[in-house]
Amino acid sequence: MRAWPYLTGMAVREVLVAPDPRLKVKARPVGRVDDSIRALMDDMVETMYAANGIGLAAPQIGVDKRVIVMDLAREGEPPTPRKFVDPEIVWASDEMVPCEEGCLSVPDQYAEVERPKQVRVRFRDENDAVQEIDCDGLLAVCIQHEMDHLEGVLFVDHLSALKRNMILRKVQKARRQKAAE
Ligand code: GNR
Ligand code: NI
Repeated sequence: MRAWPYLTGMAVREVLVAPDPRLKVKARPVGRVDDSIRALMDDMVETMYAANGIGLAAPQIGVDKRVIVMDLAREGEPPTPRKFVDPEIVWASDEMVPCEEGCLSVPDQYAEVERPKQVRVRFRDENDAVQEIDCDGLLAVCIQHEMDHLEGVLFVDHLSALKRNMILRKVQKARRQKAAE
């Protein structure tokens, strides 16, 4: 869980919850990957693990940059954090698949979203090297969900207005109840 914070000074940040306006902004490109971006990605990995998420986008911690982290390793498997800077979808399959999605910024709410089954993503890694990966299955779902965050889009934005508003009202109600405790 908490992998190497004593070596690196990583920190858990607060995860923003809808309807925070910072979740609705198109994030800015990073450009060159430097030590400050590497430190940001370390904090994001730490925050993702602390929140038991499989992915996290920088806007979710209030940082307006095109940075994503993910770890799809199951419990009991060794951690395999992945880091993506300025990701772009360079190809998407015509075939779409539904998947039940959740989001740390829409806590405890789940709904089925349809997305392309496969995508090819170009990005830069923590050493500023250009990489491409072919994604399928949960990796494809998660990377598209995270890249939506960089556009200010939440999974509920893919639902009907009726379903979206029902979920967002539940999130607000749960927040108010928690604040009143
Ligand atoms: O932890 C998460 N689980 C998840 C499940 C199905 C589809 C997408 C996700 S991503 C989510 C973490 C998160 O909110 N990332 O932005
Ligand atoms: Ni999310």
